[in-house]
Amino acid sequence: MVTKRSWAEPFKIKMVEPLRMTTREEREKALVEAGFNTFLLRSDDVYIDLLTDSGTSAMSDSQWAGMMLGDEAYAGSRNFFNLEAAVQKHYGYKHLVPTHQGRGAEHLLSSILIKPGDVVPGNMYFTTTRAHQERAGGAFVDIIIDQAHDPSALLPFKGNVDLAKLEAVITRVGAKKIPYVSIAATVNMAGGQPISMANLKAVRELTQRHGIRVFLDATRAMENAWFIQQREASHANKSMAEILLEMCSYSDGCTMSGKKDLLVNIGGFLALNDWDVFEEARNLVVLFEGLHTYGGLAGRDLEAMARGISEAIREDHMRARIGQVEYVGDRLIELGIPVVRPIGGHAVFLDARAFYPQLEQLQFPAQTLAAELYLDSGLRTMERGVVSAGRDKDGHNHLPKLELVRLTFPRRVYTQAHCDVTVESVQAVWENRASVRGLEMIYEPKHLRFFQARFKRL
Ligand code: PM9
Repeated sequence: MVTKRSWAEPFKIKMVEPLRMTTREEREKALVEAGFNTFLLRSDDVYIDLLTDSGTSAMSDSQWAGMMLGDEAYAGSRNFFNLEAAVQKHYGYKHLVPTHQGRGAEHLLSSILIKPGDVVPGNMYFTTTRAHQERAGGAFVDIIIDQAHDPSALLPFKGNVDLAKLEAVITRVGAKKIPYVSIAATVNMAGGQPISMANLKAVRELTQRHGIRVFLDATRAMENAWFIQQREASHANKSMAEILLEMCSYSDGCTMSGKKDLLVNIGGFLALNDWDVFEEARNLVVLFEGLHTYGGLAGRDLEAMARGISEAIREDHMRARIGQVEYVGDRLIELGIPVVRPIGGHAVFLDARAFYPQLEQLQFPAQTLAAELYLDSGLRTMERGVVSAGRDKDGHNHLPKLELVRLTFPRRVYTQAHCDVTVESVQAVWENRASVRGLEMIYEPKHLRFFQARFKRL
């Protein structure tokens, strides 16, 4: 008797890219050359690449066909208007400024709204987002609930804002010093954890009373919409499309890296309702990105993103996308391997502190674990701990509670067999954890150090 019906991917594979398996000796050499930083490996030396879901997804036949319809006029490309219509329909914002990727939008927004001495509260920092806020003279203040910093706290919405923390910041610095509240949905650094609709609405109500704007980081907002549908009873019967629109309605605009949810290899945008801010952004974009109807992208990229929006909002797509991440996470939990729970939307996060209790945080447990995974199987992952957190303005290391390694799943790229190989590699590294020593940082760049820092074995 069939007791269970499984889901499967709502697509079949029509084009493939060969992978190369290396020997352990080759990987040891490549890792030393890369200074034990997985960002510095050549992708030819990687077998399964779970570094990021950013720009790494497989586009559909419709998106590739759209690329051939790129209108490469310098100004007023028809693909811009297709993207504008898709953003208005699915995100609900009035105005669109395309950018080359998410940080281009963050740069515009931070430059326009933040003044030196300002404070930007947000539900956990994100690397590029905070860097742009600080570069504009602002200070980021974390207002996420405490449980988000605990890998094992089992809550459905670990991305929620602690409203009391937000209120306390407003009381302490005054509304005039808060240009906007920055809300991520889902929260990347917390493990891809969603924010609930009720919480988002409450943030809107509280900030509106003080005349403070809310900007969403909508990079993975569609994944957040899926979690709201699955976990928030009030929205169980709503479509993802309805949920996304409602989420955006509680904000004044969003920054977007289209390289995640929107299934493209490059692209992003700033979308917003306020005409004055839009005018400034439309003016500033020509300095940094390109004309306001292309923002650093080719017409074909705009078209691929417009088509990606309508594919990504499909529920069969999202069930398979998040289902794959859950599959890996659940298998690791069954094996007793410490991961951030619940399993997030875009990635499984390994708890490196629990892997290597013998290491101090400044011996870089997560950087070490990412290196060990690569050595074991050619699996590439990303550190999300003390290296990513960087330093504060006085030069002290931020010491985040979460010391994680992210296994990030590109959309529509890997099969269940790749997932099984991944799980087996994590298991092998877990079994060999006791003898592992840490790393020493031997080169530290000034900005976003995790991208280019170099290490050697202790
Ligand atoms: N996220 C990621 O791998 C790309 C490299 S790590 C900095 O997760 C959020 C929530 C992101 C994000 C990028 C950006 C910046 C903004 N917000 O990479 O500039 O996850 O398109 O987007 C990465 P861009």
